[in-house]
Amino acid sequence: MTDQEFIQQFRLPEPVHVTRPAMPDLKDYVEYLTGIWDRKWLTNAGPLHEALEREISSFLGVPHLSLFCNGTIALLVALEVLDIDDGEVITTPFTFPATTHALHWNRIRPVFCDIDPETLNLDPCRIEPLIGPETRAILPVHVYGRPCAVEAIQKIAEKHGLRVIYDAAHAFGVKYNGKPLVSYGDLSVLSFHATKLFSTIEGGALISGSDLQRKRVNFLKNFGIADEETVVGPGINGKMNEFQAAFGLMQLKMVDYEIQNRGAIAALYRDGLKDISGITMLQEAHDTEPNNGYFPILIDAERYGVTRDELFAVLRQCNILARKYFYPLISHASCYASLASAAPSNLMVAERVSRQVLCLPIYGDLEPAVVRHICRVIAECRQSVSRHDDGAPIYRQARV
Ligand code: T4K
Repeated sequence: MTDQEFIQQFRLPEPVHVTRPAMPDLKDYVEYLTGIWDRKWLTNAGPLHEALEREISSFLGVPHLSLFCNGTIALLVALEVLDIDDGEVITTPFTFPATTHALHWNRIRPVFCDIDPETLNLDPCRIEPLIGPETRAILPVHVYGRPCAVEAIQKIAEKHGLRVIYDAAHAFGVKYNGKPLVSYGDLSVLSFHATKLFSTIEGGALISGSDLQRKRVNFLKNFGIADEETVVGPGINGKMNEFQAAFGLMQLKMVDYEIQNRGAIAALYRDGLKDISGITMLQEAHDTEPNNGYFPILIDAERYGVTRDELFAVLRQCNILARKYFYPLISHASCYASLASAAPSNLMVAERVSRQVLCLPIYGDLEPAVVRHICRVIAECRQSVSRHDDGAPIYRQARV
């Protein structure tokens, strides 16, 4: 089969995105809008904001939660509330830029630490050698909602007097050892962006360790204002508005269903990809209740016969818009590349994984037939390649 024939056979009529938000009923949103119009209360801790905060707290099982306009500002405030505004913080390079940028905006030097090849999260065995006199905290990420080695990280933090802030942007609803994953560490930050399993269009939350801390977080997200005449700290505008909160209230009603549907899609992928040599799926941990927010695979080009980038290009031509989360590593960005810890030789696992990873489409109303089709493209792409007489993969020139 030629490239063209392959694409013709497998190209889907419409693009299949890596994710899609679950859209609530428009009529229900209009009802919420009518209420907002009548009240003329648009933001600044309005009634929908307060209701959503209560409902998410109870859904997640965490008492001290503050809503935010997005996850990035929540990360900035997390650092500020712990007075981490200088020195160094140990973090992962295998993440979305927001994690590292939050450190930069608080004038903190990121120290990149390599990841564990199984979990793809910070490797706890690599943290201690990076701790120095200027280390203030550890900022791990529960990548794809998969739990970090929370116990090992906590032990290290306690031994060295460090704080732990989890970037839990992907971890909405995940439970670890029967506890909400966001209850580990000093603080955790969630993202409710449109691309997340649970969304408020843009949005996020910060989970504090106590009511007192939450009070301070709430001041900081409102310019540090405690009352009309008192500013208690260098705050910022991190508030979620009523329109976002309304969307969130509706999404929250759908989120269990969304998690369940994504679980079914993940199971279909697991079945459809299990016999393809060179394709690795991440193991499901028995101590974790996952949210199936992402479906990453790792492509071993030697065994699969096609590189990650070649498969990515073929999928694009077939209208399957998988994403390379997270490539390139944030340690490669020009603003961080000169740091000693950003040297690729220090981050061997993260470097390899970032060249192998591909996140496949996953969202609640993704058709099972489409998932099977994607699995078939991945299987056939490899088989077609191996059928060439000269052994050269036919997709080397595949273009996006
Ligand atoms: N920490 C971590 C570990 C994170 O992953 C993120 C965000 C943050 C912190 C920061 O949290 P926030 O400040 O964002 O709350 C997306 C998101 O913009 C970003 O929030 C997310 N991580 C990251 C993993 O993914 P892009 O650049 O890939 O988004 P985009 O616009 O290419 O969208 C991806 C696909 O989603 C599209 O192909 C189609 C679909 N989509 C997207 C939007 C915006 C929709 O169907 N509807 C939409 O409205 O970053």
